[in-house]
Amino acid sequence: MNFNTKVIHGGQQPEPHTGAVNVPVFLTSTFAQESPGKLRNGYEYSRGANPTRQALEDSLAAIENGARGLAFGSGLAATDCVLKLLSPGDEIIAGDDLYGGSYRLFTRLFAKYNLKFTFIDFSDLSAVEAAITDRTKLIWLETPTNPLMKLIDIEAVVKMVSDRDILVAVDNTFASPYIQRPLDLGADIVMHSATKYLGGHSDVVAGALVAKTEELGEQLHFIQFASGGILGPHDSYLVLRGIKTLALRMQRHSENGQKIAAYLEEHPAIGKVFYPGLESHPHHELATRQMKGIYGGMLSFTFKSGEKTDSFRFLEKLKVFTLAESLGGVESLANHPATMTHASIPADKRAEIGITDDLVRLSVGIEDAEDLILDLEQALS
Ligand code: P1T
Repeated sequence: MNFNTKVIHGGQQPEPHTGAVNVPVFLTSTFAQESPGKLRNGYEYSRGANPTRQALEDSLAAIENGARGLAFGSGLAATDCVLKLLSPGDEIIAGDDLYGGSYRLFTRLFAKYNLKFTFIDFSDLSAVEAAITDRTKLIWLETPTNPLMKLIDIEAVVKMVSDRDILVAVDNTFASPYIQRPLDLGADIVMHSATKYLGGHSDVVAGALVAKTEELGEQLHFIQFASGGILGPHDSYLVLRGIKTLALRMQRHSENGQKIAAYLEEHPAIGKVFYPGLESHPHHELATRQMKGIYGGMLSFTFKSGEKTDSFRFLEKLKVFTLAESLGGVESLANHPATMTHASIPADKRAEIGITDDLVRLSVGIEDAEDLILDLEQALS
């Protein structure tokens, strides 16, 4: 099955009892048993499995080309599940440019349980290799990264650790499986904040994991079941509905992203524009290979002045773009990473990795690009 068919039909068969074309929202916590321990259709209690969530999990596995999908109450709950595969003393190498909440989960929660995190710029793979020790058990990366839009070569990372017992997990939130499929490139686990492009309408907070193998999927399901960070049936339905239009939306997000990046690059008030679809982007060639020739709707930029006050004045003036955290919905959003999404990263660390105080991040929606550019124009002037 090809991708456009999978988003409609993957895991989404008509309901066997009534033939309902849409997967019903099974609002039930528990399932009647025929005799103690004898289940009717494999369902026992909704923390373990629920038919609406199951349909979403099957859809996730189908669109990421994995063996098993799992749906969680948020992206961070999905990340939390991956980290629980590890034991005290294990080491994790993570990209240095990450969503602030992932950084907070790693450094303020899991570090307490004696997991050791090293944050590295994956543009230099020799530095990553030098950081690997016998205790390294997990590589965690985002590509493109949030918010600096750096690209990481997934295939090269997988190759680097192929003869060691190290899992490679890729947060695929920014690209979505329409644009990039990490499991096809050899990664072991894909993670999503399904709040973003998968849901696509800014109406649900959700997370997803897809495991490459049944065995790993089973281990992750055990943790999901034992820890309980599941997605409820109604929210599962919303994400399933979002996935059906993922391919169409990603095409428009990418067209608009490309146009806006080109516009900003020419604007005299703008400093740097970070968008992998621009030829000026240092990882443009890798992006073209890894992201299948379209580059999504996320971009960030700085002001030539370098002034935080300029970014604030600009953000306050926007009318079509909404100033808000999050991304990946049909509507365009603007964000100031240093005070909003990445405030949980200490200021000195932010400065080190390049999240400057004048940096603005845009999540370009699917409106008419002309209206979006007019909005940017009036706010910049
Ligand atoms: O918000 P939640 O669904 O828990 O997902 C966390 C998360 C994980 N990974 C990436 C790359 C993310 O961008 C996020 C959430 N990000 C935002 C809310 C944001 O505005 O960047």
